[in-house]
Amino acid sequence: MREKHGRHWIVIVVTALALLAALFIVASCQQDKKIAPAEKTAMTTSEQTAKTEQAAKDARMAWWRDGRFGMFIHWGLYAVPAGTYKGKRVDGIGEWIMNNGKIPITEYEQYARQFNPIGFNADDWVRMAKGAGMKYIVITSKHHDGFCLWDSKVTQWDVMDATPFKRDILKELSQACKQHGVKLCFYHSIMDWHHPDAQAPFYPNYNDTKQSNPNFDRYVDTYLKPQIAELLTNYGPIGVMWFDGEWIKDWTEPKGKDMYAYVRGLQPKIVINNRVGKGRKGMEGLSKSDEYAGDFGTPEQQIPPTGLPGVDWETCMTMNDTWGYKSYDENWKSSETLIRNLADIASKGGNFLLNVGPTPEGLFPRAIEQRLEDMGTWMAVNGQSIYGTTASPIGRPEWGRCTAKGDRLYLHVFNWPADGKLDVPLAGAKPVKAYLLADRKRASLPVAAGQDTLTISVPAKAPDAIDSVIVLVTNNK
Ligand code: FHN
Repeated sequence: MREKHGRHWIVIVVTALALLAALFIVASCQQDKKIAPAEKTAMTTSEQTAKTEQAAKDARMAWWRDGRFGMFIHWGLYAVPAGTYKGKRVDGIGEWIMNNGKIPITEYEQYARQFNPIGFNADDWVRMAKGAGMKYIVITSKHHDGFCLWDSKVTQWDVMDATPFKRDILKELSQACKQHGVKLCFYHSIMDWHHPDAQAPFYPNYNDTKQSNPNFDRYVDTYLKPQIAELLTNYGPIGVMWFDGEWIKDWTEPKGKDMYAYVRGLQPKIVINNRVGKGRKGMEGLSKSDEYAGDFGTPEQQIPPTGLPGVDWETCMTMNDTWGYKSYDENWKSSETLIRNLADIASKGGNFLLNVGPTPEGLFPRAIEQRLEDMGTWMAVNGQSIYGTTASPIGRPEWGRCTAKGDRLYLHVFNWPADGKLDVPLAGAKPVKAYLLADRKRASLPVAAGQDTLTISVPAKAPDAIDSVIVLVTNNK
């Protein structure tokens, strides 16, 4: 009887516990029902926002990504001394002569009186850029010396007020660019060695990165920003605002973010480089993270070793060893190097911004003209292997580089195979056709598919000694 009683209690306790557990599960399911949809909606909304933002950025940057090739122009008063001060050659890049030569401001100002580039013809410059296959021009509206190439209303330190030339160089360029369908872009230095509220008082070391100017905010609010407003209001749609000189102590990431918003407020479609803020990793140029302001990274005088999926970047590079004109710098890169650099950069998904430093007369040195012509000749035949392409899906093959577009691979052959067989490391691809881009008839080249490679039979002689492009159409999109 006692046993029966005991079992009865056990049944009651177990049933009660089971009931409690069931209640708990139902309650937590209810709770889940209450939270889950809200969380899900929140996630979906933030995902959607990110997607929309990415789509808007993609649309804004489409022309820039397609263009792949632009001209950088460093031009200003430093072209007058052209690397020589008081009869002595000054070490370093030409546009830094004010800092490297420790030239006092009043003395440097004298160069403005000598700046009379009567040979300047905006149309010629734009034609040369376009002829080389370049889709955009980035010109120094203001470099570190603070001198302005346009008619600025907030200073006399510009081409209209301080020089005998008295022509708005940016206005003339904007008209020529519009006429020839080339995008005009401005390089603008945040650092300013001439402005008293910026780095002018740091003479003789204008580039002192430890010093601060207590009036720097006044420079930003009453000078830098109004000048940006002039540039983005009076010269039509501008492709890129390309900032530089952001390493000074007084410039901060919040200031960079504020400037980014300010510029986009003036021209919503504009593209802005990462030097607007403090994110760039030295000359490597890429941003430390997505947290920093700017639309694209800016490697300087170097090409990243590999492509960087999902990252927009542009290598800027000189043709010799200076950005601004130096009369005695003859250390020119060959056309071969420049053409292969362009292919190399495109094969890694980047843009190439190639510099020219015009003379004080407003002309491109002959060595520059020659290289632009050579690049133009190559681009006239092979442009489609650069424009609108994306990074190589097969890395860096030993014979050269590869770019991609839709169902096409562009094989940039730097080293033409002596045995007439070009091996392409492509596993499982079904070749539809292969032909030389230089061949107007597009005659098919025989392709044999192996396990991990496609082998293309090519003519004995390379169509181009620098970079012969073979188009390989596959069934892989
Ligand atoms: O100091 C400048 C230099 O003069 C030149 O303008 C280059 C071009 O990218 N950027 C700077 C240094 O990063």
